Amino acid sequence: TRQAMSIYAFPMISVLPRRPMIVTAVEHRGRQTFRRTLQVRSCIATSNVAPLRRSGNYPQNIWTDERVQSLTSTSTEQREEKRERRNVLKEQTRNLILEQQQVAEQLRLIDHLQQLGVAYHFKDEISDVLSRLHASLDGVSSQLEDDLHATALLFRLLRANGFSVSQDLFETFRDEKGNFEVRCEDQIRGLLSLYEASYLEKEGEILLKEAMDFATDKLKGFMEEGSGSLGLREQVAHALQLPLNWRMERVQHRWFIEACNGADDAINPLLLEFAKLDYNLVQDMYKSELRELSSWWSGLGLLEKLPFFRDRLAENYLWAAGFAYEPDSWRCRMIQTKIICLVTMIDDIYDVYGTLDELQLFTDVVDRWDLTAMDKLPEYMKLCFFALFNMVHEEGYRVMKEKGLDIVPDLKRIWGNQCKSYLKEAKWFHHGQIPTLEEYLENGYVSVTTPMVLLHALCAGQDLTGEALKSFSSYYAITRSTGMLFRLYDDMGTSTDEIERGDVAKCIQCYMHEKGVTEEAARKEMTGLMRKYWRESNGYLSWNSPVEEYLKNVAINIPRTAQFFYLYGDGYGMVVDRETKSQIISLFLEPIEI
Ligand code: 0FV
Ligand code: MN
Ligand code: MN
Ligand code: MN
Ligand code: MN
Repeated sequence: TRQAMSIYAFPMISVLPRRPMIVTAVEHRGRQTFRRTLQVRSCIATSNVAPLRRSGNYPQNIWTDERVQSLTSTSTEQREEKRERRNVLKEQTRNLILEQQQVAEQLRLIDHLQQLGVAYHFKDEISDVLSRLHASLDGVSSQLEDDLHATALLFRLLRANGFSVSQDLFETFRDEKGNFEVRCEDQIRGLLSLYEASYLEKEGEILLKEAMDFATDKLKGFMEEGSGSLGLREQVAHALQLPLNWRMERVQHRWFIEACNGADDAINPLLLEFAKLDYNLVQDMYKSELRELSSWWSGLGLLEKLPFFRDRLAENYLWAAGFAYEPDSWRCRMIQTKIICLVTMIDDIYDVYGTLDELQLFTDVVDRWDLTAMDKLPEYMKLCFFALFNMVHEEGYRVMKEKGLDIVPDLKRIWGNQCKSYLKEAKWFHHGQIPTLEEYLENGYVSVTTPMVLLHALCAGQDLTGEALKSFSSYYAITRSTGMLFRLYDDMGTSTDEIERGDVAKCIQCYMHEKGVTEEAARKEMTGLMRKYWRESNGYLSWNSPVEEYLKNVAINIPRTAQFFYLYGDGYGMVVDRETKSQIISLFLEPIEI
């Protein structure tokens, strides 16, 4: 039964209102009647008149295939030369890791390698060092005594790299009353480290919460005082803007390399040269992946037939690189970019372009995964389903060829669920219903594509096994909590435009409706909820196998990447020519000067 009276029953109009229409919806719940005023920009098709289609009013793509294909890479000879030099530096760096016996120095080195973006070369070495430290944690931490910087590094590196470690490690930095005391000579670095460590907090870790408040306060005080070197001030400002744990990895790598350029003390010059060379070599690899994907996308020719959807190849590749930056993860980036291209188109069909009847049909066809049912679909949906069908089967073929595993049943189930979650939102919208925040979010972490992204990541992983595929559902918890973050970041960045053009009530509106509060209050509440889901996600950061490590890293990179895209509004759909563009240039186009 419909809870709300249809608000779409107003007569057909020949042009869409430029401004949203104000209509009153009457809703009956039990014996109570609710009236609310809504803004609508949608109307439904009647009988045999062509349906009125809405438009997303999204800006055009700025990364045409022509432009992408014209990107130049390093010449083959030069690349060989650079590779050789890199390999020399790589061996020297490996020796640094192996030779370093001093715990504080080992930790600093690992932190530098990770932030410079070269840690992936030394996975085993780093994991050996951390395992050893973890095995004798008590001894190690008492050896560090009142070195706050090193202790906080120890905590952060262990936790971020999948080892279990308790917040009690920081007990020695509190007085009898439980207040933090800083005794080390390098105060600001210690505080900075404590600050970054505290953002790896799990639910219920009060000590870390207090550490966060304490360090934040002190660091803000330091900035206000105006003391310290330029380099240090820059680092503190960067940290206060966003903690490391929330940042998109590759963006941070470049920032860190550039920041090290200025600072003369902080880093071994050998490491810096290595990192720059490696960054540029990896960038060449990204460039050729991007070119290949752009050929795939333009070759599909979907955009010529369906010009009303967001066309975002380069941005989609940026999402993919956010999920997995390591060169080894190229297969993951390739498939992620493809699914994001298609799912964005499908999302625009559900949110903006399609009629409810069409959406029902499309959902059924995807759910049945039946190419012969395609003739039931309207013309514009046929190519879209066909492209999806082919992409899934191509990936399925590859995995069967390489691993003897059939992933198609899992992939089609996940696409069916994706479309069902879209349909649910479309129904809420077209029926003028506003779900509770809880109802909305339980559907929302799916509709924002988290389970789909993670299943495809798993299938593209090097360590995929039949076991791993079967155990995908055991990643439910981390999928849900990182997915909630993805949904919340997305809604915080996109809902203003979405509501303006007519879309399902997003988390903010659901909460406003449920609690009768202002948008400002709802946004504040959502920010708090995000903190909760970060704590929850941090709680799942432990792993026992390479495939778990890989998948969980992709999972935690989802909210980091979403954070990047939605920090200043809708950096994916609407504002593509600012931060998004400038990072596409830094990550994929412009080498670092050496
Ligand atoms: C953003 O679009 C978005 F995240 C989409 C379409 C999914 C793409 C998938 C990845 C980037 C992994 P929009 O804000 O329109 O999404 P909703 O779900 O809010 O309609
Ligand atoms: Mn949408
Ligand atoms: Mn949507
Ligand atoms: Mn959105
Ligand atoms: Mn990582």
